[in-house]
Amino acid sequence: AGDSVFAAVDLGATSGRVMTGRVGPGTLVLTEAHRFANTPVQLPDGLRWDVLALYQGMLEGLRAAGRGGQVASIGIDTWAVDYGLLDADGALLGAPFHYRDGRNSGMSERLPDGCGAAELYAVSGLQHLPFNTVFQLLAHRASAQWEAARTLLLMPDLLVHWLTGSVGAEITNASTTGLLDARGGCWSDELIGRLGLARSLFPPLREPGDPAGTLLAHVAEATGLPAGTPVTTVASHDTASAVVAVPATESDFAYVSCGTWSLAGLELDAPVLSEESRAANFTNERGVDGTVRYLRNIMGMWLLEECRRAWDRRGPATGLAGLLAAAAAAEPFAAVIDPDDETFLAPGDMPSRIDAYLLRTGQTPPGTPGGYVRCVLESLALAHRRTLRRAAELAGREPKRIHLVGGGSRNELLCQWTADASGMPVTAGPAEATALGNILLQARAHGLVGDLAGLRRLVARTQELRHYEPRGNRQDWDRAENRLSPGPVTRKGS
Ligand code: LFR
Repeated sequence: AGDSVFAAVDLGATSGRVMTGRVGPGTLVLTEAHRFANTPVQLPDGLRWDVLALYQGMLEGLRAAGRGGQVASIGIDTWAVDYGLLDADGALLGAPFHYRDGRNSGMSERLPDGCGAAELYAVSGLQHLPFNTVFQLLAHRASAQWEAARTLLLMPDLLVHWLTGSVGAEITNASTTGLLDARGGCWSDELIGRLGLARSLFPPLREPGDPAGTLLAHVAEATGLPAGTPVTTVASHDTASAVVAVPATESDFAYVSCGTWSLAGLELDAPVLSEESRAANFTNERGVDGTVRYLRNIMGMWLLEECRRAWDRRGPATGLAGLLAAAAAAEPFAAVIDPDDETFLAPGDMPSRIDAYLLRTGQTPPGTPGGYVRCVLESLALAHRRTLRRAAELAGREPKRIHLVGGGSRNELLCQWTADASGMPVTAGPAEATALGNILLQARAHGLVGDLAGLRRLVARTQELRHYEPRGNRQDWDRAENRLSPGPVTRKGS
């Protein structure tokens, strides 16, 4: 009683959810109000998000949240980089493209003079991913819609706009466009100009904690919430929200936000924009309170989810628990892949693509589901170790612990193998870090919680966490790593 209730809308690549969080002194209780599928749609001209279904799911979720108590505020986060274009009347021009759509491939090789990869990195500090907003825009520019476009809204900003009518660009997510100046924290007029994009497409920036308006009358009616209910700007990039809720109690930690993607890295005070950092493809995405999320995208649980979709198409549905038990019993280190191989990016038959990778690299395809799952999880554990080591070298840091947050933290094999491979203790959880981060920033805007360290202590005190100590023989992992990249493994301090 007396605690405030906040609603977090958290949309992931495969499902969306609305969670409520009850926050009070020493209390942080998360409840799921509604969960719905996020099913992309292949149209003749590309792979699109079903944004109307997402909007509808969000409204239903808010209605369910309202039944649980008075909602003090609403915050929205989603995956990054994707956007909708609005015309001069504010109407959405077509369903937003999915970042896994193939139309972007090759765009990065067609950059105008003065905007090569090195120039882009020097300004934005963004890792090269074929689907960065900037490359999507260069592809989109060839369409008839483009002529009519007046405003670009990233996914969470679009949904905020539909709830409140307000227009803005939340800064943590804006940092994934490739058009934000990493040092100055402002849109890079320079880059936008050199790429020949209209500066007026990009709305004013908002910081997490800023008010984003109140519900429009028809939204209030559809959700049953009072018309004055405020929407609060949160760290609208889901990964930024997840990093807020890392339950770290010491400062020298590394994190892996593990869901569809594994985002592995460090929290820094300033960007690392060196040529070495660019060559290693580390990103400097913006965190809250001026922090930098210095990390790399690793293909993540997508590999496993996409294997399961392929198996389910062929036969009876495969339960995750059974697959994990089979993986635990399968032969160790029988096959390793580089999860970041670009052939794994698009939707499609994942087991066949893993086979092709293994044959190409002189290895033997697993042949059983348990074997594939073992291959994927061991390969992800290795990628976690490789990425975190490199981040530490490039940033001159020595993390002592890995915090693994997000849905992947429920996967005990992945947590244990990440500890074993890296030789570092792993703290796993919370699984709903993104929704917690969303709620905590709303609570902070309402004066309920303190600085980032204080938010994290509250998460550590209230959420269920599991600890994994490194076990087994690290040389097994070194040998597996060497199969990926022939030549000696360089390990700091050995
Ligand atoms: C994770 C994530 C990553 C981003 C990818 C695509 O959900 O937001 O941070 O690189 O999705 O948007």
